[in-house]
Amino acid sequence: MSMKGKKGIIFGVANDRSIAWGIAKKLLEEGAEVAFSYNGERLKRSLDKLLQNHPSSKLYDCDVSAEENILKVAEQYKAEVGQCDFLVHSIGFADKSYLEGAFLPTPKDVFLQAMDISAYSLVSLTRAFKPLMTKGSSVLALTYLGSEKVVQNYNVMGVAKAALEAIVRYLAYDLGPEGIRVNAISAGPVNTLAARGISDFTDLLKIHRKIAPLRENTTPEHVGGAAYFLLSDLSFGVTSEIMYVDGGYNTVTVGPISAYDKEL
Ligand code: NAD
Ligand code: 0WE
Repeated sequence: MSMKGKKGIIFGVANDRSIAWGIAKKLLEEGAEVAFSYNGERLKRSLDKLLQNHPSSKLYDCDVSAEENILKVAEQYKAEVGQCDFLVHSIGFADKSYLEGAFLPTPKDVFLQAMDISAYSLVSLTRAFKPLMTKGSSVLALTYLGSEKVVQNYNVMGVAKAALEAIVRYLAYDLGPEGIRVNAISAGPVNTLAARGISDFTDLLKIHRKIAPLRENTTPEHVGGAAYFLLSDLSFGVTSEIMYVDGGYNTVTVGPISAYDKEL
């Protein structure tokens, strides 16, 4: 099925490795009209380069930590594009120095900022764009297994993702009667900008490859395929769902013994 005639906006493309770019490529390929939001001038240049073949795409500057920025983007989008058939939230942030070591030391300001940018922003964005949505519109967020199981070092982001997933369910309940769907994709680890500099990330990718039933790392293209399903009319019966796109990793508790340290 094609996305022709559908219009929407994607938050969170930073560069060509972004999960959101994997989603954007698929939607553009299927004929959707896609607008983008970026956080700061530096990322606008990155988007301009990626969208050379789509010069008519609308771009909006938006730091989601301020409500007024979100309201302004929704207003501009309403004037320039109009309807919103899909909205993608692919944004996460926490102070990097608390994404290593113990969770216990996390200060309140670090906790609240992670919650604000990574979870609450989905509420603000959905509220701001809801007047432009109609029956069949679809909202999608990106999450990670660290919300439900401990992943060493994920810490405050795990708590924020748990909130994000609960937000998906409450928004799906609120908007369901109007035929608007809200879902999330729980992606396996992907080597993106947001993963750069995370301690042991390379080992995390390696462990995933050894243990996941599909024996490969998740790619933005894998996520793009599932996102296309969730944003298109193919998924008209699906809402409030957290869909894993992780090669099956989340279903395994003891994987191949060869994957573990021989020193055990
Ligand atoms: P990325 O760095 O490409 O994308 C993160 C985006 O968040 C960037 O575009 C950045 O500009 C944006 N952002 C951060 N703070 C913001 C703010 N205040 N206002 C507006 N935008 C802001 O990395 P990614 O890995 O593609 O991350 C996208 C989403 O996928 C995130 O929600 C992340 O938690 C989730 N996710 C990532 C992985 C992974 O391993 N990379 C796995 C599962 C889920
Ligand atoms: O959600 C994410 C990325 C989260 C993230 C990453 C950064 C790095 C740069 C949030 N905030 C920041 N802040 C920065 O300054 N992922 C799912 C990827 C990820 O991050 C981890 C992981 C995985 C997987 C951190 C620790 C352990 C595992």
